Amino acid sequence: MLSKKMQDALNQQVLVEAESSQVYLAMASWAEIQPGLDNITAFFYRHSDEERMHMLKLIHFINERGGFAMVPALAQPNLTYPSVQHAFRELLNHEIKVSESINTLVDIALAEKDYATHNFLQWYVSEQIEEEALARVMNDKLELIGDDKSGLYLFDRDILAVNVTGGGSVE
Ligand code: OFO
Repeated sequence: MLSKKMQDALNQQVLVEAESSQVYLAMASWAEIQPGLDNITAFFYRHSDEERMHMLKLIHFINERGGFAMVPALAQPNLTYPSVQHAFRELLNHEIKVSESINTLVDIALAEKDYATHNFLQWYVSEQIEEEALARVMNDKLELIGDDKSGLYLFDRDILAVNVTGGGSVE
């Protein structure tokens, strides 16, 4: 059984994951109307789907542990970006914030002596390590590319090989 404090904190994370999904969905929609960013667009759409899976995983966990997962209202995310670089910079900053919020959850689970939730959260801890690492690599590459259009062409081509972590299933 979840404590009230743990339940509230997990519900807050439902919001964080839902917002992540919305932010990446907006990035995808913006990228889709830019010329030549087909694979970057697909990456953002897939990333948005992954974040929704993260949200669903939390919702199921909260409800299975005797709590009540509350579906949150969402603010409209940023809709446009001055460049691909800006979008990926925001993605990295966003992932860093998500990692912080997962760490806070882990702290609460330990303080509450909720070892089941602590165990459940380890999946998110690993996930954030991978997502942050991926976002950093992409930002480094985009920094090298700068305003070089042929570099951006190659970046878009190479992103095809990138798999957003987290899988597509909710256990
Ligand atoms: Fe949910 O993993 Fe990124 O934010």
